[in-house]
Amino acid sequence: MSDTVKPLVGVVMGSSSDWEVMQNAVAILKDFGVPFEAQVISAHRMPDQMFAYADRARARGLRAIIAGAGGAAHLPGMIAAKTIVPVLGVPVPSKYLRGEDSLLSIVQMPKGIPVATYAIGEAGAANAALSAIAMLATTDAALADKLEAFRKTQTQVALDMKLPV
Ligand code: RP5
Repeated sequence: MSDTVKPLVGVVMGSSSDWEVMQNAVAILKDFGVPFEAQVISAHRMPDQMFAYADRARARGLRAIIAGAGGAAHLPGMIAAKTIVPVLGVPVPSKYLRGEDSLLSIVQMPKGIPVATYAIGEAGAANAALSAIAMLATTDAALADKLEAFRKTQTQVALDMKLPV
């Protein structure tokens, strides 16, 4: 995104090793022309920067934050604790527990601080972006039209599927 356009969606992740998964969110935001920013913010290794990011998110105009992390994945929940900007959590597959640890860390938020939690991995990252777009589309008719068109294309692709029988 150009430096002059204010981002509407923040994409953050605990490590550059999360990029392989999180790039699926960025690809969708790019396809829909949604201004976004993407960066590494680690809950465990840079907690001060994480809090500062969350603290300033609303004033900076962010309308949604997609946060991906793996393992003891505190990033989405801790960001959500510091801002009322909706947080969409993406569990990144982990080395030993294949992301089930990430999923449970993100989804089991105590009552009062919600994190919308998505599927483990690429589908979750892509769907988090589509949800952010759906949220923005409630006040952006052109974006809503793009989302309708995306759904229609997806339907047509499924209708055209042939099996080798
Ligand atoms: C988490 O630890 C990150 O979100 C990442 O999924 C995981 C491993 O991080 P690296 O050791 O690859 O930097 O904080």
